[in-house]
Amino acid sequence: MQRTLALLATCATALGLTTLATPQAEAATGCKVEYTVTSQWTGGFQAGVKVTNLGDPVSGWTLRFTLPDAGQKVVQGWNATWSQSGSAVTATNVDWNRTLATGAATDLGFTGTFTGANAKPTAFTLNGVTCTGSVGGEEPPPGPDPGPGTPVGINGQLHVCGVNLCNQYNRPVQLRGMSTHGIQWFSKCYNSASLDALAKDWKSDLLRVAMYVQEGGYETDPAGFTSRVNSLVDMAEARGMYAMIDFHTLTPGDPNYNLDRAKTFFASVAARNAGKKNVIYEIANEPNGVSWAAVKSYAEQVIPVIRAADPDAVIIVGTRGWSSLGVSDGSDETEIINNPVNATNIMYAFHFYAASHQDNYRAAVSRAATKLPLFVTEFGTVTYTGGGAVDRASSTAWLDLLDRLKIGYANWTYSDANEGSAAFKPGTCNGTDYSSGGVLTESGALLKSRISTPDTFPTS
Ligand code: IDC
Repeated sequence: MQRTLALLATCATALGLTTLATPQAEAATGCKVEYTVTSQWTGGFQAGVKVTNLGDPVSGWTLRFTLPDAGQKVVQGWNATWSQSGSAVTATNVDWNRTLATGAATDLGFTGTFTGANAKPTAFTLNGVTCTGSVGGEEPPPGPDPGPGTPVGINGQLHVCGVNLCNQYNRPVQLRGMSTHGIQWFSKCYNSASLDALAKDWKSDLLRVAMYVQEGGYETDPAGFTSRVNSLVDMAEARGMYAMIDFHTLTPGDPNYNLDRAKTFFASVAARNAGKKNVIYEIANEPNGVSWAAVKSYAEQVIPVIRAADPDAVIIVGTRGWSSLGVSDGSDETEIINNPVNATNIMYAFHFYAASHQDNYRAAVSRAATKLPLFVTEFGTVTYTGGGAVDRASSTAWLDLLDRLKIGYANWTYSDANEGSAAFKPGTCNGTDYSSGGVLTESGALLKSRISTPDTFPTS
Protein backbone atom coordinates (compact mmCIF):
# COMPACT_ATOMS: atom_id res chain seq x y z
CA MET A 1 0.00 0.00 0.00
CA GLN A 2 2.72 2.44 1.03
CA ARG A 3 4.47 2.05 -2.30
CA THR A 4 1.45 3.16 -4.28
CA LEU A 5 0.17 5.93 -2.07
CA ALA A 6 0.29 9.25 -3.84
CA LEU A 7 -0.59 12.47 -2.20
CA LEU A 8 -3.30 14.34 -3.99
CA ALA A 9 -1.57 17.69 -4.09
CA THR A 10 1.85 16.45 -5.16
CA CYS A 11 0.67 14.29 -7.99
CA ALA A 12 -1.86 16.77 -9.32
CA THR A 13 0.90 19.29 -9.75
CA ALA A 14 3.41 16.85 -11.14
CA LEU A 15 1.24 15.36 -13.88
CA GLY A 16 -1.44 17.95 -14.50
CA LEU A 17 -4.44 17.39 -16.73
CA THR A 18 -2.77 18.68 -19.89
CA THR A 19 -0.86 15.43 -20.43
CA LEU A 20 -4.05 13.52 -21.07
CA ALA A 21 -4.53 11.65 -24.29
CA THR A 22 -8.00 11.86 -25.75
CA PRO A 23 -9.56 8.93 -27.60
CA GLN A 24 -9.33 9.03 -31.37
CA ALA A 25 -12.54 10.08 -33.07
CA GLU A 26 -13.17 6.64 -34.53
CA ALA A 27 -12.04 4.60 -31.52
CA ALA A 28 -14.53 2.30 -29.86
CA THR A 29 -15.12 3.16 -26.25
CA GLY A 30 -16.57 1.50 -23.22
CA CYS A 31 -15.74 0.91 -19.59
CA LYS A 32 -16.81 -0.92 -16.48
CA VAL A 33 -16.33 0.35 -12.95
CA GLU A 34 -16.58 -1.66 -9.74
CA TYR A 35 -16.73 0.59 -6.70
CA THR A 36 -16.32 -0.94 -3.24
CA VAL A 37 -16.22 0.71 0.17
CA THR A 38 -13.50 -1.43 1.75
CA SER A 39 -13.83 0.07 5.21
CA GLN A 40 -15.77 2.81 6.91
CA TRP A 41 -15.46 4.53 10.27
CA THR A 42 -17.05 7.56 11.93
CA GLY A 43 -16.83 10.32 9.35
CA GLY A 44 -14.32 8.50 7.16
CA PHE A 45 -14.00 5.70 4.65
CA GLN A 46 -11.74 3.95 2.18
CA ALA A 47 -12.93 2.92 -1.29
CA GLY A 48 -11.56 0.80 -4.13
CA VAL A 49 -12.34 1.63 -7.75
CA LYS A 50 -11.59 -1.05 -10.34
CA VAL A 51 -11.70 0.36 -13.87
CA THR A 52 -11.88 -2.00 -16.86
CA ASN A 53 -11.41 -0.69 -20.38
CA LEU A 54 -13.98 -2.34 -22.65
CA GLY A 55 -13.15 -0.27 -25.73
CA ASP A 56 -10.10 0.02 -27.96
CA PRO A 57 -6.75 0.32 -26.17
CA VAL A 58 -6.16 3.73 -24.57
CA SER A 59 -2.83 5.41 -23.90
CA GLY A 60 -4.01 7.90 -21.31
CA TRP A 61 -7.26 8.19 -19.46
CA THR A 62 -9.37 10.28 -17.13
CA LEU A 63 -12.00 8.77 -14.86
CA ARG A 64 -14.68 11.16 -13.62
CA PHE A 65 -17.53 10.56 -11.17
CA THR A 66 -19.87 12.39 -8.86
CA LEU A 67 -20.00 12.12 -5.07
CA PRO A 68 -23.69 12.67 -4.38
CA ASP A 69 -23.55 13.84 -0.71
CA ALA A 70 -22.34 17.39 -0.15
CA GLY A 71 -20.11 16.23 2.72
CA GLN A 72 -18.13 13.62 0.75
CA LYS A 73 -14.50 14.62 0.20
CA VAL A 74 -11.57 12.74 -1.30
CA VAL A 75 -8.64 13.09 1.10
CA GLN A 76 -5.95 10.96 -0.41
CA GLY A 77 -5.91 8.70 -3.43
CA TRP A 78 -3.59 6.14 -5.01
CA ASN A 79 -2.71 4.76 -8.41
CA ALA A 80 -4.05 7.93 -10.08
CA THR A 81 -3.84 11.68 -9.78
CA TRP A 82 -6.91 12.74 -7.87
CA SER A 83 -8.72 16.08 -7.70
CA GLN A 84 -12.15 17.25 -6.65
CA SER A 85 -14.23 20.28 -7.52
CA GLY A 86 -17.55 20.46 -5.67
CA SER A 87 -19.13 17.02 -6.13
CA ALA A 88 -17.08 16.22 -9.27
CA VAL A 89 -14.07 13.93 -8.78
CA THR A 90 -11.38 13.39 -11.42
CA ALA A 91 -8.77 10.63 -11.41
CA THR A 92 -6.10 10.73 -14.11
CA ASN A 93 -3.74 7.89 -14.99
CA VAL A 94 -0.26 7.83 -13.54
CA ASP A 95 2.60 6.87 -15.80
CA TRP A 96 2.64 3.14 -15.21
CA ASN A 97 -1.11 2.61 -15.78
CA ARG A 98 -1.37 5.08 -18.68
CA THR A 99 -2.04 2.34 -21.27
CA LEU A 100 -5.01 0.04 -20.88
CA ALA A 101 -5.51 -2.69 -23.49
CA THR A 102 -8.99 -3.88 -24.37
CA GLY A 103 -10.22 -5.80 -21.35
CA ALA A 104 -7.41 -4.55 -19.11
CA ALA A 105 -8.24 -3.32 -15.62
CA THR A 106 -6.51 -1.07 -13.12
CA ASP A 107 -7.24 -0.74 -9.41
CA LEU A 108 -7.45 2.73 -7.87
CA GLY A 109 -8.64 3.88 -4.53
CA PHE A 110 -8.94 6.71 -2.10
CA THR A 111 -9.70 7.58 1.47
CA GLY A 112 -12.37 10.17 2.13
CA THR A 113 -14.50 11.91 4.68
CA PHE A 114 -18.28 12.23 4.78
CA THR A 115 -20.96 13.86 6.87
CA GLY A 116 -24.19 12.41 5.43
CA ALA A 117 -25.06 8.95 4.11
CA ASN A 118 -21.81 8.23 2.24
CA ALA A 119 -23.82 7.30 -0.85
CA LYS A 120 -22.09 5.45 -3.69
CA PRO A 121 -20.72 7.67 -6.44
CA THR A 122 -22.64 8.01 -9.68
CA ALA A 123 -22.05 9.01 -13.32
CA PHE A 124 -18.71 7.28 -13.87
CA THR A 125 -17.12 8.14 -17.22
CA LEU A 126 -13.79 7.10 -18.73
CA ASN A 127 -12.47 9.58 -21.29
CA GLY A 128 -15.96 11.03 -21.40
CA VAL A 129 -17.80 7.74 -22.02
CA THR A 130 -20.32 6.45 -19.51
CA CYS A 131 -19.21 3.31 -17.67
CA THR A 132 -21.39 0.37 -16.70
CA GLY A 133 -20.85 -1.93 -13.75
CA SER A 134 -21.53 -2.09 -10.08
CA VAL A 135 -21.69 1.60 -9.49
CA GLY A 136 -24.28 3.36 -7.42
CA GLY A 137 -27.74 3.09 -8.90
CA GLU A 138 -26.60 1.87 -12.33
CA GLU A 139 -26.50 -1.88 -11.75
CA PRO A 140 -29.69 -3.59 -12.88
CA PRO A 141 -31.40 -5.47 -10.08
CA PRO A 142 -30.50 -9.17 -9.97
CA GLY A 143 -32.55 -10.98 -12.56
CA PRO A 144 -35.71 -12.73 -11.51
CA ASP A 145 -35.44 -16.46 -11.01
CA PRO A 146 -36.53 -17.80 -14.40
CA GLY A 147 -38.48 -20.56 -12.71
CA PRO A 148 -37.81 -24.30 -12.68
CA GLY A 149 -39.85 -25.29 -15.71
CA THR A 150 -38.72 -22.60 -18.13
CA PRO A 151 -36.13 -22.99 -20.91
CA VAL A 152 -33.54 -20.88 -19.04
CA GLY A 153 -34.43 -22.48 -15.70
CA ILE A 154 -33.80 -25.97 -17.09
CA ASN A 155 -30.84 -25.32 -19.38
CA GLY A 156 -28.99 -22.51 -17.58
CA GLN A 157 -25.88 -21.06 -19.16
CA LEU A 158 -25.41 -22.46 -22.65
CA HIS A 159 -22.14 -23.30 -24.38
CA VAL A 160 -20.98 -24.82 -27.63
CA CYS A 161 -19.92 -28.48 -27.46
CA GLY A 162 -18.69 -30.02 -30.69
CA VAL A 163 -21.15 -28.92 -33.38
CA ASN A 164 -23.99 -28.53 -30.89
CA LEU A 165 -25.37 -25.99 -28.50
CA CYS A 166 -25.25 -27.60 -25.06
CA ASN A 167 -26.97 -26.88 -21.78
CA GLN A 168 -25.63 -26.81 -18.23
CA TYR A 169 -25.57 -30.63 -18.21
CA ASN A 170 -23.35 -30.59 -21.30
CA ARG A 171 -26.14 -32.14 -23.39
CA PRO A 172 -27.24 -30.87 -26.83
CA VAL A 173 -30.34 -28.71 -26.99
CA GLN A 174 -32.36 -27.13 -29.78
CA LEU A 175 -33.85 -23.70 -29.06
CA ARG A 176 -36.99 -22.84 -31.01
CA GLY A 177 -38.26 -19.30 -31.05
CA MET A 178 -39.16 -16.10 -32.79
CA SER A 179 -37.39 -12.97 -33.98
CA THR A 180 -38.73 -9.50 -33.52
CA HIS A 181 -39.14 -7.32 -36.58
CA GLY A 182 -36.96 -4.19 -36.58
CA ILE A 183 -37.44 -2.74 -33.10
CA GLN A 184 -37.22 0.77 -34.58
CA TRP A 185 -40.50 0.10 -36.41
CA PHE A 186 -42.44 -2.43 -34.33
CA SER A 187 -41.70 -1.59 -30.70
CA LYS A 188 -45.46 -1.58 -30.02
CA CYS A 189 -45.40 -5.36 -30.59
CA TYR A 190 -43.02 -6.03 -27.65
CA ASN A 191 -44.84 -5.56 -24.36
CA SER A 192 -45.84 -7.65 -21.36
CA ALA A 193 -48.89 -9.17 -23.04
CA SER A 194 -47.12 -10.15 -26.26
CA LEU A 195 -44.11 -11.61 -24.43
CA ASP A 196 -46.40 -13.49 -22.02
CA ALA A 197 -48.08 -15.02 -25.06
CA LEU A 198 -44.71 -15.92 -26.58
CA ALA A 199 -43.51 -17.60 -23.38
CA LYS A 200 -46.74 -19.24 -22.21
CA ASP A 201 -48.86 -19.96 -25.31
CA TRP A 202 -46.11 -20.42 -27.87
CA LYS A 203 -43.78 -21.98 -25.26
CA SER A 204 -40.97 -20.24 -27.08
CA ASP A 205 -37.44 -20.85 -25.87
CA LEU A 206 -36.02 -17.76 -27.46
CA LEU A 207 -36.64 -14.16 -28.42
CA ARG A 208 -34.27 -12.74 -31.03
CA VAL A 209 -34.05 -8.98 -30.68
CA ALA A 210 -33.44 -7.52 -34.16
CA MET A 211 -31.73 -4.20 -33.67
CA TYR A 212 -31.14 -2.72 -37.11
CA VAL A 213 -28.04 -0.57 -37.27
CA GLN A 214 -29.09 1.47 -40.31
CA GLU A 215 -32.60 2.24 -41.63
CA GLY A 216 -33.44 4.38 -38.62
CA GLY A 217 -31.87 1.97 -36.12
CA TYR A 218 -28.92 2.05 -33.71
CA GLU A 219 -26.84 4.66 -35.59
CA THR A 220 -29.58 7.25 -35.04
CA ASP A 221 -29.69 6.85 -31.24
CA PRO A 222 -27.05 4.52 -29.75
CA ALA A 223 -28.03 5.07 -26.12
CA GLY A 224 -31.75 4.71 -26.80
CA PHE A 225 -31.41 1.46 -28.78
CA THR A 226 -28.93 0.00 -26.29
CA SER A 227 -31.41 0.62 -23.51
CA ARG A 228 -34.31 -0.82 -25.52
CA VAL A 229 -32.34 -4.00 -26.21
CA ASN A 230 -31.44 -4.32 -22.52
CA SER A 231 -35.04 -3.99 -21.51
CA LEU A 232 -36.08 -6.74 -23.94
CA VAL A 233 -33.32 -8.95 -22.51
CA ASP A 234 -34.85 -8.38 -19.07
CA MET A 235 -38.38 -9.09 -20.30
CA ALA A 236 -37.23 -12.38 -21.88
CA GLU A 237 -35.31 -13.30 -18.72
CA ALA A 238 -38.33 -12.65 -16.52
CA ARG A 239 -40.22 -15.22 -18.60
CA GLY A 240 -37.42 -17.80 -18.66
CA MET A 241 -36.60 -17.25 -22.34
CA TYR A 242 -33.20 -16.81 -23.96
CA ALA A 243 -32.57 -13.47 -25.64
CA MET A 244 -30.45 -13.27 -28.78
CA ILE A 245 -29.03 -9.79 -29.25
CA ASP A 246 -28.96 -9.33 -33.05
CA PHE A 247 -26.77 -6.52 -34.40
CA HIS A 248 -28.92 -6.37 -37.51
CA THR A 249 -26.55 -5.21 -40.20
CA LEU A 250 -28.08 -5.52 -43.66
CA THR A 251 -27.27 -2.54 -45.91
CA PRO A 252 -24.38 -1.92 -46.33
CA GLY A 253 -23.50 -5.60 -46.32
CA ASP A 254 -19.90 -5.28 -45.14
CA PRO A 255 -20.07 -5.55 -41.35
CA ASN A 256 -16.75 -3.67 -41.12
CA TYR A 257 -18.67 -0.53 -42.06
CA ASN A 258 -20.16 -0.77 -38.56
CA LEU A 259 -17.08 -2.10 -36.75
CA ASP A 260 -16.70 0.81 -34.33
CA ARG A 261 -20.43 0.89 -33.63
CA ALA A 262 -20.37 -2.86 -33.00
CA LYS A 263 -17.50 -2.58 -30.52
CA THR A 264 -19.16 0.24 -28.62
CA PHE A 265 -22.56 -1.46 -28.60
CA PHE A 266 -21.30 -4.92 -27.59
CA ALA A 267 -18.93 -3.54 -24.94
CA SER A 268 -21.93 -1.91 -23.34
CA VAL A 269 -24.51 -4.71 -23.60
CA ALA A 270 -21.99 -7.40 -22.67
CA ALA A 271 -20.89 -5.57 -19.51
CA ARG A 272 -24.47 -4.85 -18.54
CA ASN A 273 -25.72 -8.41 -19.15
CA ALA A 274 -22.63 -10.44 -18.19
CA GLY A 275 -24.26 -11.87 -15.08
CA LYS A 276 -27.28 -13.20 -16.94
CA LYS A 277 -27.62 -16.75 -18.25
CA ASN A 278 -30.09 -15.98 -21.00
CA VAL A 279 -28.05 -13.87 -23.42
CA ILE A 280 -26.67 -14.98 -26.79
CA TYR A 281 -24.84 -12.47 -28.98
CA GLU A 282 -25.28 -12.35 -32.78
CA ILE A 283 -22.66 -9.97 -34.08
CA ALA A 284 -23.70 -9.42 -37.71
CA ASN A 285 -27.07 -10.32 -39.19
CA GLU A 286 -26.38 -10.83 -42.91
CA PRO A 287 -22.99 -10.00 -44.37
CA ASN A 288 -23.44 -9.53 -48.13
CA GLY A 289 -21.28 -8.34 -51.02
CA VAL A 290 -18.22 -9.08 -48.92
CA SER A 291 -15.66 -11.88 -48.66
CA TRP A 292 -15.58 -14.45 -45.89
CA ALA A 293 -12.12 -13.13 -45.00
CA ALA A 294 -13.62 -9.70 -44.28
CA VAL A 295 -16.40 -11.20 -42.14
CA LYS A 296 -13.86 -13.29 -40.22
CA SER A 297 -11.70 -10.22 -39.62
CA TYR A 298 -14.72 -8.32 -38.27
CA ALA A 299 -15.62 -11.25 -35.99
CA GLU A 300 -12.09 -11.51 -34.63
CA GLN A 301 -12.23 -7.85 -33.58
CA VAL A 302 -15.73 -7.84 -32.07
CA ILE A 303 -15.57 -11.18 -30.21
CA PRO A 304 -12.71 -10.09 -27.87
CA VAL A 305 -14.69 -6.99 -26.87
CA ILE A 306 -17.62 -9.20 -25.81
CA ARG A 307 -15.38 -11.76 -24.13
CA ALA A 308 -13.63 -9.05 -22.10
CA ALA A 309 -16.93 -8.23 -20.43
CA ASP A 310 -18.91 -11.48 -20.68
CA PRO A 311 -16.46 -14.38 -21.03
CA ASP A 312 -18.87 -17.32 -21.10
CA ALA A 313 -21.64 -16.32 -23.51
CA VAL A 314 -22.25 -18.01 -26.85
CA ILE A 315 -21.52 -15.73 -29.83
CA ILE A 316 -22.93 -16.29 -33.31
CA VAL A 317 -21.11 -15.12 -36.44
CA GLY A 318 -23.01 -14.25 -39.64
CA THR A 319 -21.83 -15.92 -42.85
CA ARG A 320 -21.22 -14.77 -46.43
CA GLY A 321 -24.10 -14.26 -48.84
CA TRP A 322 -26.79 -13.07 -46.40
CA SER A 323 -25.83 -15.75 -43.86
CA SER A 324 -26.18 -18.53 -46.42
CA LEU A 325 -22.80 -20.15 -45.54
CA GLY A 326 -21.72 -18.59 -48.85
CA VAL A 327 -24.21 -20.57 -50.97
CA SER A 328 -26.08 -17.48 -52.25
CA ASP A 329 -22.72 -16.18 -53.54
CA GLY A 330 -21.96 -19.41 -55.38
CA SER A 331 -19.66 -20.66 -52.61
CA ASP A 332 -20.32 -23.08 -49.79
CA GLU A 333 -19.47 -24.02 -46.20
CA THR A 334 -15.95 -25.18 -47.03
CA GLU A 335 -14.68 -21.58 -47.03
CA ILE A 336 -15.52 -21.49 -43.30
CA ILE A 337 -14.39 -25.01 -42.49
CA ASN A 338 -11.01 -24.26 -44.11
CA ASN A 339 -10.65 -20.84 -42.47
CA PRO A 340 -12.73 -20.74 -39.28
CA VAL A 341 -13.03 -17.76 -36.95
CA ASN A 342 -10.23 -17.93 -34.42
CA ALA A 343 -12.36 -18.09 -31.25
CA THR A 344 -14.05 -20.67 -29.06
CA ASN A 345 -17.68 -21.00 -27.95
CA ILE A 346 -18.99 -19.60 -31.23
CA MET A 347 -21.55 -20.74 -33.79
CA TYR A 348 -22.21 -19.76 -37.39
CA ALA A 349 -25.48 -18.30 -38.63
CA PHE A 350 -27.53 -19.78 -41.43
CA HIS A 351 -30.64 -18.03 -42.80
CA PHE A 352 -33.23 -19.25 -45.29
CA TYR A 353 -36.56 -18.18 -46.72
CA ALA A 354 -38.48 -21.37 -47.47
CA ALA A 355 -40.10 -20.28 -50.74
CA SER A 356 -36.74 -19.13 -52.15
CA HIS A 357 -34.17 -21.45 -50.66
CA GLN A 358 -34.71 -25.14 -51.09
CA ASP A 359 -32.92 -28.40 -51.81
CA ASN A 360 -29.39 -27.12 -52.55
CA TYR A 361 -29.50 -25.00 -49.39
CA ARG A 362 -30.82 -27.91 -47.32
CA ALA A 363 -28.01 -30.06 -48.71
CA ALA A 364 -25.44 -27.43 -47.65
CA VAL A 365 -26.87 -27.31 -44.12
CA SER A 366 -26.88 -31.12 -43.88
CA ARG A 367 -23.21 -31.23 -44.87
CA ALA A 368 -22.11 -28.26 -42.78
CA ALA A 369 -23.89 -29.52 -39.67
CA THR A 370 -21.37 -32.34 -39.33
CA LYS A 371 -18.48 -29.87 -39.16
CA LEU A 372 -19.71 -26.47 -37.89
CA PRO A 373 -21.93 -25.39 -34.98
CA LEU A 374 -24.92 -23.82 -36.75
CA PHE A 375 -27.83 -21.68 -35.56
CA VAL A 376 -30.65 -20.58 -37.86
CA THR A 377 -30.94 -17.16 -36.30
CA GLU A 378 -33.49 -16.05 -38.91
CA PHE A 379 -35.75 -17.75 -41.44
CA GLY A 380 -39.06 -17.10 -43.15
CA THR A 381 -41.79 -19.37 -44.42
CA VAL A 382 -42.15 -17.11 -47.50
CA THR A 383 -39.79 -15.60 -50.12
CA TYR A 384 -36.59 -13.73 -49.27
CA THR A 385 -38.49 -10.43 -49.64
CA GLY A 386 -40.32 -11.23 -46.40
CA GLY A 387 -43.58 -11.30 -48.37
CA GLY A 388 -45.61 -13.62 -50.55
CA ALA A 389 -47.35 -16.88 -49.76
CA VAL A 390 -46.28 -19.39 -47.16
CA ASP A 391 -44.51 -22.36 -48.74
CA ARG A 392 -45.78 -25.04 -46.40
CA ALA A 393 -43.99 -27.96 -48.02
CA SER A 394 -40.59 -26.29 -48.00
CA SER A 395 -41.09 -24.80 -44.52
CA THR A 396 -42.00 -28.23 -43.16
CA ALA A 397 -39.03 -29.88 -44.87
CA TRP A 398 -36.76 -27.25 -43.34
CA LEU A 399 -38.19 -27.50 -39.83
CA ASP A 400 -38.06 -31.31 -39.91
CA LEU A 401 -34.40 -31.09 -40.95
CA LEU A 402 -33.54 -28.61 -38.18
CA ASP A 403 -35.34 -30.73 -35.58
CA ARG A 404 -33.45 -33.83 -36.72
CA LEU A 405 -30.09 -32.02 -36.55
CA LYS A 406 -31.00 -30.23 -33.29
CA ILE A 407 -30.28 -26.86 -34.89
CA GLY A 408 -31.89 -23.93 -33.09
CA TYR A 409 -33.98 -21.39 -34.95
CA ALA A 410 -35.76 -18.04 -34.76
CA ASN A 411 -38.57 -17.22 -37.19
CA TRP A 412 -38.95 -13.85 -38.89
CA THR A 413 -41.16 -12.25 -37.45
CA TYR A 414 -43.08 -11.96 -34.21
CA SER A 415 -44.84 -8.84 -35.46
CA ASP A 416 -47.96 -7.59 -37.21
CA ALA A 417 -46.08 -6.26 -40.25
CA ASN A 418 -48.16 -6.24 -43.40
CA GLU A 419 -46.15 -9.04 -45.06
CA GLY A 420 -46.48 -12.81 -45.29
CA SER A 421 -43.63 -13.55 -42.91
CA ALA A 422 -45.31 -11.80 -39.96
CA ALA A 423 -46.96 -14.05 -37.37
CA PHE A 424 -49.80 -11.65 -36.54
CA LYS A 425 -52.41 -10.00 -38.72
CA PRO A 426 -51.94 -6.27 -39.32
CA GLY A 427 -53.29 -4.21 -36.43
CA THR A 428 -52.84 -6.94 -33.81
CA CYS A 429 -50.21 -4.94 -31.93
CA ASN A 430 -52.67 -2.06 -31.50
CA GLY A 431 -54.69 -4.33 -29.19
CA THR A 432 -53.98 -6.61 -26.23
CA ASP A 433 -54.90 -10.04 -27.63
CA TYR A 434 -51.87 -12.01 -28.77
CA SER A 435 -53.25 -15.40 -27.81
CA SER A 436 -56.40 -16.22 -29.73
CA GLY A 437 -56.21 -18.09 -33.02
CA GLY A 438 -57.90 -15.19 -34.80
CA VAL A 439 -54.87 -12.89 -34.56
CA LEU A 440 -52.48 -15.33 -36.28
CA THR A 441 -51.52 -15.32 -39.95
CA GLU A 442 -50.93 -18.58 -41.81
CA SER A 443 -47.23 -18.28 -41.03
CA GLY A 444 -47.93 -17.51 -37.36
CA ALA A 445 -50.24 -20.50 -37.00
CA LEU A 446 -47.68 -22.82 -38.59
CA LEU A 447 -44.84 -21.58 -36.38
CA LYS A 448 -46.90 -21.62 -33.21
CA SER A 449 -47.87 -25.23 -33.91
CA ARG A 450 -44.19 -26.16 -34.31
CA ILE A 451 -42.68 -24.14 -31.46
CA SER A 452 -45.29 -24.99 -28.82
CA THR A 453 -44.71 -28.75 -28.89
CA PRO A 454 -42.96 -29.95 -25.72
CA ASP A 455 -39.21 -29.44 -25.49
CA THR A 456 -37.19 -32.47 -24.54
CA PHE A 457 -34.34 -30.71 -22.75
CA PRO A 458 -32.04 -33.19 -20.98
CA THR A 459 -31.95 -32.56 -17.23
CA SER A 460 -28.94 -34.60 -16.22
C1 IDC B 1 -37.19 -7.16 -44.21
C2 IDC B 1 -38.52 -6.81 -43.58
C3 IDC B 1 -39.16 -5.69 -44.37
C4 IDC B 1 -38.19 -4.53 -44.47
C5 IDC B 1 -36.87 -5.01 -45.07
C6 IDC B 1 -35.81 -3.94 -45.14
O1 IDC B 1 -39.33 -7.96 -43.54
O2 IDC B 1 -40.36 -5.27 -43.73
O3 IDC B 1 -38.74 -3.53 -45.29
O4 IDC B 1 -36.34 -6.06 -44.27
O5 IDC B 1 -35.29 -3.65 -43.91
C7 IDC B 1 -33.57 -10.67 -44.36
C8 IDC B 1 -33.20 -9.63 -43.38
C9 IDC B 1 -34.42 -8.94 -42.84
C10 IDC B 1 -35.48 -8.79 -43.92
C11 IDC B 1 -35.95 -10.18 -44.32
C12 IDC B 1 -37.09 -10.18 -45.37
O6 IDC B 1 -32.41 -10.12 -42.31
O7 IDC B 1 -34.02 -7.69 -42.35
O8 IDC B 1 -36.57 -8.09 -43.37
N1 IDC B 1 -34.79 -10.90 -44.84
O9 IDC B 1 -36.70 -9.52 -46.54
N2 IDC B 1 -32.76 -11.52 -44.95
C13 IDC B 1 -33.43 -12.25 -45.84
C14 IDC B 1 -34.76 -11.87 -45.79
